Amino acid sequence: VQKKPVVIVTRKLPDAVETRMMELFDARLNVDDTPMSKAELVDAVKEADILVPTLTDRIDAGILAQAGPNLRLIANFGTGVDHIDLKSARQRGITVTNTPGVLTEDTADMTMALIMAVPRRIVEGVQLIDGDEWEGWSPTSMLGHRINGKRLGIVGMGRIGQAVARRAQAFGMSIHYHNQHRVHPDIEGELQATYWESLDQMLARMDVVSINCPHTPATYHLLSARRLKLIQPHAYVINTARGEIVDEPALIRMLEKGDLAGAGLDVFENEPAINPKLRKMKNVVLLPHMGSATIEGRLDMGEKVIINMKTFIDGHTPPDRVIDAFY
Ligand code: 8YV
Repeated sequence: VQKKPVVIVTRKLPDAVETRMMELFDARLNVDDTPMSKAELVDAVKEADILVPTLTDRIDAGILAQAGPNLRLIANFGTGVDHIDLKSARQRGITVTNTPGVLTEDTADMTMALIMAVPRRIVEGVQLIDGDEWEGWSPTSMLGHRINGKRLGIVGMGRIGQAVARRAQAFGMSIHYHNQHRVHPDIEGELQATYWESLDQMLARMDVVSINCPHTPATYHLLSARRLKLIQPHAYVINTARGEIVDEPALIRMLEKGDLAGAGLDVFENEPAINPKLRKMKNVVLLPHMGSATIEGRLDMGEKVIINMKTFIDGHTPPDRVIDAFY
């Protein structure tokens, strides 16, 4: 009998996913879900044939330098791979896969929820009731801003950006986007989306800006202090992608000065640390990186990880191989 490949999983995954992994592989699970320390990660890359990390594992060049000869595949549980040094992996002949597609709709839903929640002050309203502070309806209290008819600027028109656009279109927003390249004319037509080659010019004209691109060396602080200043003071910034894409201290300064109307953030620069200034702001809605957090989504992600591993072991190119030239 052929030896089953050693698969080290760094975090607790849904039971059904773990059961399937145990059937197929010599899976070493993390049942109590304590994130791995650096030393544990080093042990894992030394021992594993396949590593299944998540975004909480920093797989940098230093860790990969200590990988054992058996490590051939990193099958990430998640779509973003900015926590993995792709170049180092490539140089060592380690294939990297991710889980695109299955969390598109969930992440777009959460983006839309924030696009609604911040201008319409939904969380503030809940807090008013929870704090027993509501004194009754008045014509001028709890006024937010209308969504219908407003301009949404999507930064990154990939799968998630397009799914956000479809939702926002149904809410009556006009769709604008900036992307590395223009999307297919059919998609542009269907979404009635306006392409802006210049991100700077787009930012200056939007009512809501939504970040939906991956975090790569090229998008680190894409919304720099200079670019944030181009956004109009009545506009909102929504980020469900990665905290590192926005210069967070600069964003906070602008919110403090009233140079932006508000922000909806599901991701942060130093997760899980949250800048305490952000927590105090009424015009900011903060979520604990839960864009893809659905029961269905996690099962689908697990299934994708398994398919990637199985295809790879069977000697084929896994469907979700990450090509680092894209990053
Ligand atoms: C995942 C995410 O839950 O897939 C991503 O890029 O940010 C999250 O939705 C996470 O990556 C799991 O590792």
